Amino acid sequence: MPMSKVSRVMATPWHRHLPSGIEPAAIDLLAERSLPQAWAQRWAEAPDRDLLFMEQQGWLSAGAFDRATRAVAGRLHAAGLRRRDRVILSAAPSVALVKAYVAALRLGLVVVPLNPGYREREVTHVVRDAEPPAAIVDDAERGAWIRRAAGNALILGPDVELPDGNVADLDDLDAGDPALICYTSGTTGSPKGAVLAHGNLLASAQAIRLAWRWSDNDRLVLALPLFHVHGLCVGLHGTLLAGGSAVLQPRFEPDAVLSAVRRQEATLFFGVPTMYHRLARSPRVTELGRLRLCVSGSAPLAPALWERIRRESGQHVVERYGTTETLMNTSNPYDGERRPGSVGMALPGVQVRLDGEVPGEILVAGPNVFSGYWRNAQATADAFDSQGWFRTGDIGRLGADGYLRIEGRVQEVIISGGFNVYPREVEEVLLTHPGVAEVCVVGTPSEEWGETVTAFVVPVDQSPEPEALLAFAAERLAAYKRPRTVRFLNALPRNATGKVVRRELPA
Ligand code: MLC
Ligand code: AMP
Repeated sequence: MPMSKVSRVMATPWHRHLPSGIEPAAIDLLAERSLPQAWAQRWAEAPDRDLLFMEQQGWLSAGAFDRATRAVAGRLHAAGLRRRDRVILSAAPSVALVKAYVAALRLGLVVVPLNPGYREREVTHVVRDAEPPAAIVDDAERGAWIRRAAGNALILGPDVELPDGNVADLDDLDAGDPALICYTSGTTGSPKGAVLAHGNLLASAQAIRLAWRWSDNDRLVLALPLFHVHGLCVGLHGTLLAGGSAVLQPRFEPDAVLSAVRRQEATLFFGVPTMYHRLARSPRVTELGRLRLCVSGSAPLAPALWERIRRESGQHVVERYGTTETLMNTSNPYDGERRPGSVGMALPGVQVRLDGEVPGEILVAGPNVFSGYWRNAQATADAFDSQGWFRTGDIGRLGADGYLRIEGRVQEVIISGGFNVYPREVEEVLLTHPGVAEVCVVGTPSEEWGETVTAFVVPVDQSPEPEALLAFAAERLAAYKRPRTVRFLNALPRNATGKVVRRELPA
């Protein structure tokens, strides 16, 4: 049988992630029913354990966190919020935000994380689609935008300052109950809400806990945003499930990360490749060697960067691969070869295969995979193949040894610093500028960001000032989506059917 046929049907062997002596048949990723139930169990077992640290506030114990989240859940309940009600969460990382998030999940609310860097146009789209009765935000202007889009929404600060209340059935959740709606863009340019159930969150957190040997002795430096699955479903959920602890940082800053590693005796760091690029440039890069484990994801980690970190700190970064809709799919093994340029093999419970020829589209199945987009049957139908496997939109190559390599995308997407930018959305915004006749947005390779956003613009007559065009974009797009470079052309290169031929754009 030719190699391509074998790869196409092969599901990758995830048992290779398990510690020796543990059989796949003995693993039930959903045994604990839901994360809130599992977390509450950990807090009850060791209430005095350190759980969450933030500069200025010091350590919060597991027992105190349990009580605080119970109190916040009581207040949200007293304010009239009930199971399955959506609540927007949009704030910089803080202990208050984490408490509000966990309280909402314990109560059975469905959390809609929203990037606090979004402009009104982006906020309005999400709010109109999700129709949340409440929002927790750390900025009055954003609160006003939400109220404008959802007339009677209750707008709260991260401290959830409301009258106290009691709630009897906390943590009473089943695998199928919705937990999160994460908005993720698509080729249509307008984001759609991926509904993740409690079972998806639990299965994925258990898989990485097992694969990365995450224990209650571990301490994570968590400097990722808490409005994407990387920071939330990998960093925070994993910490709470393992019974470990986390040092929360308000934003990523290499010195602050390395100081936290030293002062708080951290054992884990997770980041996107741009973070590793900045850490590698720090004169303190050797200090990464103190950590038990460093994991990279959300965008490709250049093998040269992987090698540089290994050389200078001794750290063999584990690269893993995920998507919003499936949470974590694959990882390099904890024990075994950590191969630069590869995203490793399927995580416990996850099945990965390729569709069609090799390289082909990466398909994923398993208890980690979401069941659909919020109120969008068409997008949901398009997201799965005829056998119910999720189409990731990533193109990959699967080796006979189970290691997966990502080689491209089915559709245009730019990944800048770990954030996905859909060219279509940026194009649609720029096209509303009166001086723009045509536009094509592409990714330009960048060592630091992976890719940056470049716009090729055909003006109506005279070219608008690039600064004016960028200011126009800044009103309507979050900073990471804005073009870094604008280039003017007389015409876009098009093929016979009128489609823009991106590879023929000037370099
Ligand atoms: C910030 N800027 C960016 C940017 N982040 N521009 C392009 N791409 C980005 N990712 C803007 C800033 O707003 C600022 O604009 C300018 O760039 C310089 O900012 P900075 O101070 O250097 O950036 P910083 O705030 O330090 O942010 C860099 C970063 C951040 C790498 C820390 O981008 C980040 O936290 N990325 C993580 C993204 C993430 O969590 N992704 C997970 C998705 S989940 P101006 O105009 O003010 O100068 C997923 C699934 C999976 O993908 O597998 O995990
Ligand atoms: P999002 O839709 O924001 O969740 O982003 C998911 C996308 O990030 C995936 O479809 C991949 O394209 C990309 N991605 C995540 N991890 C990696 C990785 N380790 N290497 C390459 N791409 C990655």
